[in-house]
Amino acid sequence: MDIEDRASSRSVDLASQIMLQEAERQGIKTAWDRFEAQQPQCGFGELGICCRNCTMGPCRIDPFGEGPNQGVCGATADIIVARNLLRMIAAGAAAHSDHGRDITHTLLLTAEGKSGGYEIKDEAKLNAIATEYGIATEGRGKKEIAYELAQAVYAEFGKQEGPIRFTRRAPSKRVELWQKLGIDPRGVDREVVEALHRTHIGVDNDYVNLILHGLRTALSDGWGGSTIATELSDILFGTPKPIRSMANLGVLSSDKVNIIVHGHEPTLSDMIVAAANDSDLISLAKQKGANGINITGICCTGNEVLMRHGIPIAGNFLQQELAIITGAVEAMVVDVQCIMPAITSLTGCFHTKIISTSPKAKFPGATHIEFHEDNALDIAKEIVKTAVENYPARNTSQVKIPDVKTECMVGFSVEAIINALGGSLDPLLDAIKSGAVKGIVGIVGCNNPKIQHDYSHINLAKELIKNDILVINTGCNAIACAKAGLLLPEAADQAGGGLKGVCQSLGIPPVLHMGSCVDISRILTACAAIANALGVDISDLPVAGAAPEWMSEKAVSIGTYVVASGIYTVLGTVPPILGSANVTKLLTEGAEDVVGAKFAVEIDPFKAAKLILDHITAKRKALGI
Ligand code: BF8
Repeated sequence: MDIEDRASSRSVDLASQIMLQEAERQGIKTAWDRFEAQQPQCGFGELGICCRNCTMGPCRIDPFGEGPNQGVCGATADIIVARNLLRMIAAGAAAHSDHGRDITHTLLLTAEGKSGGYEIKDEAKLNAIATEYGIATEGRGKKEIAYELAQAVYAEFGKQEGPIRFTRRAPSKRVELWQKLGIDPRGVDREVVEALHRTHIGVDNDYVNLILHGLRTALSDGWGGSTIATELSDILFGTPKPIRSMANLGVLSSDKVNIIVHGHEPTLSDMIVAAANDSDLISLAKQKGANGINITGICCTGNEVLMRHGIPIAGNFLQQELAIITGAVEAMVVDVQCIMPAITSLTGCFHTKIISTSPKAKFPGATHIEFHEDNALDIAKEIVKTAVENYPARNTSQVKIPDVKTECMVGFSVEAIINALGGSLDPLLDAIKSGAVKGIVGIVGCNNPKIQHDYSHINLAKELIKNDILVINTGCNAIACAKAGLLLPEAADQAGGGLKGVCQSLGIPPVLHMGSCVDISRILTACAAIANALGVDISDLPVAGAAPEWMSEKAVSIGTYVVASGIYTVLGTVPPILGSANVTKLLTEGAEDVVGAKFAVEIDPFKAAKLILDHITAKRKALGI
């Protein structure tokens, strides 16, 4: 294979292909090379049948039935697979929920007047969420309300008994089902701790019981930690509204200081955006020979500032190294989650400074400027200044920015969708009932070098809109669709006649960007609102979920809470469960009888679309529409 063919076999994205060729010419290894170097990957690991939860092991089960069928303690493939899966869910739930906790902390500091630069941007949402929590708003100041709300939300994390408030957005039938199954989640921290307890050697050895706790832990993420992160972020930073911007590596500037925010929590990225507007820092950039300061994003923190400020997005997960290889990035400012440790090794070849900011996430080789919410704006200015001062170190002969970028329209929060519909969900419900819109599918999740970069994301979205399915998306799928031009009202031309008409009359794209991965909570909220409006359960709706290129533990938690909420979900990469026929059967068949939804695994996006369309047709038929 020559250099061009190798690049195009790795990614369907032109900007990424250009940079992959550049990397290869310069002898720089990327995630794709490291993936190849890992081949063949461990078969026991792929099947989920290795256990190192105690030091009698590590143990592994022979998948062919010729060698050991139990670990030293007697754990079978069912126990090992279920325990490993539960630990993945717990890690994912912990990541999302800790993000939610940090946002809550920032709201609390802001209410106390102790945060350095934050304010309550959406008072209407503050009042709405406070009311949902039973907090009086009449005649009270916003800081007083925010203080009481932040305290109440803080308590959700460590709650020993009693429900998480946002779970009660779900239809009552769904809540009753969770209660009947014993999976109505208690506090987030309690579920995560219990997951680790149960998976310790010699505790929970029933794969069904383990998986049920997986559902409960994941629900504490989706309707708990993630919803908290979304709702409180909206209060602090503003609820997203439709806004236009640009996507892909071509958003990097050849003559400005390029700062990429990468990671997840908007507490950092929002403040970096504010700091970059500081006139002294802009003057300093000019003194250093630059034409200004250009902020762009990667991954979900990029989505946060994209949908709230229209900050251009440079790429999704697999483009983080490629961005640095452009030679045009003065600083990549990172916080938590999905940040490859590999990026710091690129600083030996390029002038880019990796600036780590979280005490929870340090990277050897990075410049650490610790970020604290109580002094946020000053620290953000210091970070931006560090980037600006690095501009003269840019080697212009080394700069190669692919001239590839696409316009996008983003920022479709539930509130923005209702607004676009004229103030109520009714026009959407009518379109669903008439069949103009056959159903709604949330496509979410990561990139994974096991799949040609962006191929499955884009093709699944295109195939669904062609068949009159409204696509809503978040995370790295949203970025892939932005780059492919699917987040534009004009993309309605690629949709089926019914969806095209709806999009054209409302002036919206056929694929709606709902935010970052914690914002999958917006999808839950939307499904709950639609189900409540129709007087049915979420599992009755013509909706589905898909994660065509997923890779992270957060995605495992997401898929699990989506299914536990009653939404059929198709995965495009294979989860490590196939070593247990029983666990596989439970998740891909039996779950339907338990929670009214199940997983399917389909690598081919066209076949995945077919599975989803069949599911939606069956749900429509059952509803009599
Ligand atoms: O939380 S989609 S690679 S960036 S895990 Fe990460 Fe996956 Fe991207 Fe956002 Ni989500």
